[in-house]
Amino acid sequence: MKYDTRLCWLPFLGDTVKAGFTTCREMAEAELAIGLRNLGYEPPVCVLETPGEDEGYEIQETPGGLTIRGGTRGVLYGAYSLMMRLAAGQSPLTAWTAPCRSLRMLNHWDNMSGAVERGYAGRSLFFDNGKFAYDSRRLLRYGRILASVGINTVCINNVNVETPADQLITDELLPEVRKVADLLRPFGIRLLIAIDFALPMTCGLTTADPLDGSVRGWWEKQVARVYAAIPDLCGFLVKADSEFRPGPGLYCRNHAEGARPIARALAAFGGTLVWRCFVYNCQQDWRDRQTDRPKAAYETYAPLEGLFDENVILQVKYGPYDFQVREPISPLLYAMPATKKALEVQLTQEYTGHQIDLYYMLPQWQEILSDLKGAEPRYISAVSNLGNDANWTGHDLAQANLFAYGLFAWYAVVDTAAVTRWWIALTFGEDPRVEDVLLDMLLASRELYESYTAPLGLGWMVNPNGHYGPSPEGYEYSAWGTYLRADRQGIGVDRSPSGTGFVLQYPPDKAALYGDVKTCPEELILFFHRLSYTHTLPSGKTLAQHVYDTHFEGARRAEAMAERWNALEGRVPAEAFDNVRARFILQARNAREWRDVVNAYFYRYSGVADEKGRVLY
Ligand code: GCW
Repeated sequence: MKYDTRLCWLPFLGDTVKAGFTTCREMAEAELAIGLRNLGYEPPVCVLETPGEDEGYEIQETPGGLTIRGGTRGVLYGAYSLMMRLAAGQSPLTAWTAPCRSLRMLNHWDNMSGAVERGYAGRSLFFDNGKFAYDSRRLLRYGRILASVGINTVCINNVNVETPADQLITDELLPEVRKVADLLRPFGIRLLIAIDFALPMTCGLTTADPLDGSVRGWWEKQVARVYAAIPDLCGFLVKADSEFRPGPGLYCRNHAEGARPIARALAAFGGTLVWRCFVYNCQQDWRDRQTDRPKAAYETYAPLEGLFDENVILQVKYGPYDFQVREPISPLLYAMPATKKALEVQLTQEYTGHQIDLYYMLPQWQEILSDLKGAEPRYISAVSNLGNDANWTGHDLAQANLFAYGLFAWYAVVDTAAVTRWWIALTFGEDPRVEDVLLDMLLASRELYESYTAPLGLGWMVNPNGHYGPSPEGYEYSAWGTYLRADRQGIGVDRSPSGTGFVLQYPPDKAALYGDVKTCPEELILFFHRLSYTHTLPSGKTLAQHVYDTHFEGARRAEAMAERWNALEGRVPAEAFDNVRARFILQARNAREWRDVVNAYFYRYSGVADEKGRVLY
């Protein structure tokens, strides 16, 4: 396999990572030896481990040099932080910092076949053709990249554990998982393994009923075997009763009952069970207007407050639908204060442009967190955007999402512009022109993508299956529960108390805000309300005119962005220039297509003429 270090934010570390270490401290010293030399930094840097500490660190001036003082993993985080600060021309000194969240997870959706579900950066970094297949030098660089931004837990296999070959805890594959755990351990990274709820049945039991004694005993045996191989395993990740995956519902058990035998077996080894909450009826009859998909997760889990074991973490997608460009926060995140929760975000750009269109997520995450004030989840997880493409993320600029995720996971609240500038400086050097242009582009990218795709929180206007490009009714006539319900009178689902009542799942202030069309934030108005095309929005425009104007403006801006990038030729490395230019051209084309399809859709349903005479068909 041929690859290069193209545009990772750690160019001063080069291609090679020293192997054969077991501790983060050894790794820290080896990385400092390479990095400080390449950065031309000569004063001595001393690494001191603080007993009893794990992840925190500080960097202080000591006579003649610097000292990194930190916990077992903290020394490594400190080493990267020091080098990244020096590389960007900042002072290396830092007061003691420890992460706000103890689990900062990355979930790969990689199948043993080597295909990555919703992957846009090539094939799996871990598997191919039904086997473990990786370049260990590349995996060491992967560990370095993750550790440099503090990601400490990874799940290397897909939550859709579908075929017998995808079951990583079998006798055949467990030794292979162990090798990966060994490779990543000196980076402070622990593994999670995605397991199939019905695995007992694949392995010869006649049931997977969580209340059945034989099932309980079976999980105990398996967990003991797994921990004998990987004693510091973080635990298991489960997608159950979701999109055709088996779960406790098969036995009329609730999710707390479903999680219990696995959680108890893990608890004996200090393990954690991360249980996903992406549960809804994906076979919904279109005539059924009582069932409203966004209500599903709250309805399933909120009644189970207090019933999950201590070592269970519920992993909740940020929105009640599914990683759309604009959704309100999932009401489940405000609920169940006594239950541990992880916020799930999606770095891989499934609904947000497939790493063809630019889409930088940090502003959106900050928005989520500020909305959740007082109910911030203690843990965090992100679906990976990585693959075996030479540049890791397909779109060179999509690396910024992984970088920002690590810092956001560590600090919770960050200075968006400062983090983004840091990534730009590390990746592209300190050309102020490049910095200005990239900062603008990245920070504006979400609103830009939103402006030419589904409007006002409506979502789901994508081509089915692939989820790239426009198809306003692509999901209308299928059973996934994502109806727009457009007709000549209006569009959208009424989720107010007089509609499906979804808003009532929120705390009262939010319910009142969203439930009233007069106070509902404009960008979410079609998520919560059904409106006529002539409804006047807070901006003073009619709904139809708003759609036309935003779509023309979005397509124009996508074009302008491509031109602005062209002006950077010669200022950024040629390969990066070409990579991004090719994508910006495709993005501009995509934006034009979205503009024309969405505008025609609204025009034909509404009959409202575009004031500016542009929408003709
Ligand atoms: O959005 C959906 C995706 C599926 C994915 C699922 C999930 C892993 O289309 O590909 O499956 O979400 O999050 O489980």
